[in-house]
Amino acid sequence: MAGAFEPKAFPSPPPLRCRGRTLDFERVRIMGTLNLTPDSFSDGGLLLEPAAALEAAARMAEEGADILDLGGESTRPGSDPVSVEEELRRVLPVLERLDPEAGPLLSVDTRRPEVARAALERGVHIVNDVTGLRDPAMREVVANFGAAAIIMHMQGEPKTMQLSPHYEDVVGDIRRFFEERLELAARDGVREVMLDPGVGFGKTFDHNLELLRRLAEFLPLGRPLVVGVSRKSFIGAATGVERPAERLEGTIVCNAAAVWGGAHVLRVHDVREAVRTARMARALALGMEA
Ligand code: HH2
Repeated sequence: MAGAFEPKAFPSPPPLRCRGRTLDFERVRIMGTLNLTPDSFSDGGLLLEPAAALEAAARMAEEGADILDLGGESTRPGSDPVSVEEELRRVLPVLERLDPEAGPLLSVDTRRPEVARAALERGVHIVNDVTGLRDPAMREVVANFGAAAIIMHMQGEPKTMQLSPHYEDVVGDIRRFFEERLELAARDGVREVMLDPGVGFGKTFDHNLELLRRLAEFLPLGRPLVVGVSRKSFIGAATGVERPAERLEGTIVCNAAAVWGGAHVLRVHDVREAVRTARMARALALGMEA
C-alpha cells in the first residue's frame, strides 16, 4: 500500500496567468478568506468595517497569503441570497483600497456576474464562483477581462444543499462536472481555471472525507486544485468542537491531507498556520525545505 505521504506522480500545472500577474505552483499557495459579511459561519460580522477588513488583509499578506478572497455573501448551508446591491456595498469599499499590482493576487468570491464585473473593473485577478461558471454571463465577464476563475462544485443551492446530498460516486461525479464546465469555459474563452471540489457544499460528512482521501484523482485534469476545508462543520463533527473559530487543529490535519493529495491552493481563515502546515506537509512528502 502506498504511504500516506507518497509524492504525487503528477507534475505541477502550468502557472496561472491573469491580468498581468503570474502564480506558479512550485509550492502550495495560500488563499486567505476575507468575509465581508454579517453572517459567515465562522467569522461573520468581524470585518464589516472596511478599516477592519483592510487590517486583516494586511495581516494575511504579511503572514504569507498568495491570494486574498473577498466575499460579500455567505454561502453557508441554509443561507439566503443577498441582493447584488448589498454585495457590492460590502465588497467595493475594501477592494478600492487594495493594490492589484503588488502583494497577494485578488479574488472575488461571488456567483453574480454584476459583482464580478465591478470587482474586475477594480483590478481583481480571479473570480471564485461557487456555482462553477454555470451562468453564461459569468463566463463572458471573466473572458472579457482576461481573468482567471475557480470552478467550484456545489450540489444544489446553499439554502437546501445539505438536506439530502446524493452521488453515484462523489469523486467520479465531480470529475465529470469539472470536465463539462471546463469545456464550456474553454468554448467561451475562459482559459485560466482552477478547480475546487467544494468541500461542504452539498456533501455529507462521508462525502467530504472521501473527497479528501481521493483528491489525487482530480490531478489528471491538469489544473490547479483549490481546497477549502477551513473550520467547516465536518471538522466540528469529527472533533466535537462546536465553535467554528476553534476548529484550527482539525483544519490543520485536513489541510495536510489535502497537500498530500496534491492540492495546489488552500483556502483558509488562518493564514499563518496554513503556510506552516503546507511547508511541513510538503517536506514530509517530498523532503523539500521551505
Ligand atoms: N467555501 C466557502 C466559501 N467560498 N470558495 C471556494 N472556492 N471553496 C470553498 O471551499 C469555499 C468557497 C465557505 O466558507 P466561508 O467563506 O468562510 O463561509 P461563508 O460562506 O459563510 O461566508
